[in-house]
Amino acid sequence: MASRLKAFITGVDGQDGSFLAEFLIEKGYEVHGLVRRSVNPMCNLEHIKEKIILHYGDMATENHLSKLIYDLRPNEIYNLAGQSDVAASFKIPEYTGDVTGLGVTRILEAMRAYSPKSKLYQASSSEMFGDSPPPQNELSPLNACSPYAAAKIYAHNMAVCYRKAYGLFVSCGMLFNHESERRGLNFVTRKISNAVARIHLHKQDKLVLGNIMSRRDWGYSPDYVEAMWLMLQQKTADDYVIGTGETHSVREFAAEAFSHVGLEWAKYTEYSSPEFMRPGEVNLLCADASKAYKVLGWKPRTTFKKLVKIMVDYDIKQESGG
Ligand code: F7E
Repeated sequence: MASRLKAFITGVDGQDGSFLAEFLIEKGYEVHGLVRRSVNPMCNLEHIKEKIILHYGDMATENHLSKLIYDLRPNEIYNLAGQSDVAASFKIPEYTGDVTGLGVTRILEAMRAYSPKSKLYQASSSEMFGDSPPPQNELSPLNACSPYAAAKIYAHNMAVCYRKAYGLFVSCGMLFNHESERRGLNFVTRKISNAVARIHLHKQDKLVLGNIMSRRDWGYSPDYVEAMWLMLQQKTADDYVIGTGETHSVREFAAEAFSHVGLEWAKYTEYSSPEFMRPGEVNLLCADASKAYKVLGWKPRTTFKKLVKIMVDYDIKQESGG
């Protein structure tokens, strides 16, 4: 009998990590995940905790990561861990560089030494494009506007470098914003969906935001984890932009979310709050994912309207104690 494919996911307890773990379990993989001791890993993984093998560790410590990769020799590694909050990266730039940037170097070195046949998915990000003109594709310049973007560009370049220099199978997914009911409340979409639910239920009076004019290409996380997997099923490693090709402002997201519960966004929303404005901002992101559509046969399945509905409905249920 053929042995099961083994996957190792860093950041398995996050939004993408938990959806990817579910997806791979469904496909019959033996799934291992890296989680930090300091977080409660069970929140997003509660429903699959019997089906996944968790390892405690940190992207900032090389020895432990190397030993894990040496012991597991996974068929596929998905590097989803990191400090992913762009606003926070201005406050903790060094830490962001260490885990979001150098983290992948630790994995690449371990792969090169102990597991050169492993395939690696590196979570690159649309934030790397910064102020590059839209629509952004794989050839668009990488122009960092935040310490997070700078760390992601370093990680992306290291991934490409190890692919070229050592022939490792390393694919980078340049994913545009992707959201879900498992998104942290520090990201604007979930902050809005949660506030809308609470205002609807009379548990909160208003929503306070920063820059509502910035535009993002928002998709649904479960659609995007499939693209990650598809990248590792190709004959050769490569880089792919993943997004919907549609762009909406933060204001449009808020308007759609409030209108879903029959409320007028402007009555309940304050904006341009200095607390949520960033020292550097990315104004307009819109994906040209035609390469992924053609080569991977991937397409987003969830529309903007549906995404907002999923998130608001979930938060209403949660906030109602359901
Ligand atoms: O901000 C604006 C904010 O924090 C979106 C991460 O997953 O996607 C994400 O990064 C926009 C920005 O996501 C608030 O200024 C206004 O223009 O939800 P966000 P992000 O910065 O785009 C990329 C692809 C990643 O890779 C990242 O890891 O919304 N905004 N008012 C606000 N943002 C927040 N968080 N909170 C506000 O109150």
